[in-house]
Amino acid sequence: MPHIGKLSVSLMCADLMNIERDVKTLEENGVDYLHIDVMDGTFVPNLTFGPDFVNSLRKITEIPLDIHLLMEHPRVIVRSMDIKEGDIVTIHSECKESIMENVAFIKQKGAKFGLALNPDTSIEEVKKYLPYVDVILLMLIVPGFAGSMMIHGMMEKVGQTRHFLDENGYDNIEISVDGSVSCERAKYMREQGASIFVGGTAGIYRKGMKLEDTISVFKENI
Ligand code: S6P
Ligand code: MG
Repeated sequence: MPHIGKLSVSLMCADLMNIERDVKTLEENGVDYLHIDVMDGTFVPNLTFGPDFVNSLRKITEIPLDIHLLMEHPRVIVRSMDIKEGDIVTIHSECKESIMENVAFIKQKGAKFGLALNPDTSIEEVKKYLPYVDVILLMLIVPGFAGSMMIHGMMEKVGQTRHFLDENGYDNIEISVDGSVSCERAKYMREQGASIFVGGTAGIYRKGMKLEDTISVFKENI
């Protein structure tokens, strides 16, 4: 099943003191999703956005949200977010809670369920959850920060994951790639079967370049 290439821009990389202005620019330039990293300081050694931010964002934009919960215990936090149909809500396969309990809530809200895999986790390890998954998010970096280096072998993992999904009858599941996604890498991973691309400092918030320009170049590559 061919999936359309989509750009999800990571707000962690935005100008935080002018976030509304940035969101408007992203909207005007046809960005498909806003990628919101929600961290707990334990699963990853960092803190970013929380439910109040997500719920406020709702009031200023119609762009669907791509919520990435980098948390050991996402259950309570996900329930305090204003989740809408068309959003993607992703939890980590390595979290310390029942995946199925979180799936039920996310699906009940009409959102797509995403399952994230850290660089060391393989698609084979999460096979039992695939009937409920809409998106597999592959972390290409050690999660926690923007501007990190890609882990060796991660772009090949995209093709291997796509192959595994298709061979097992899950061609409906989309692959999202997150971390150090430049235009060139996005083009390659698009050919390998990824269809959702998280744009941060490598692809969208590039030094000396306008958002309008980086977005249009990026979109040409996916
Ligand atoms: C990292 C987080 C990501 C970053 C993104 C930034 O833990 O999940 O979504 O925001 O990786 O992109 P870049 O191009 O700076 O790595
Ligand atoms: Mg992320």
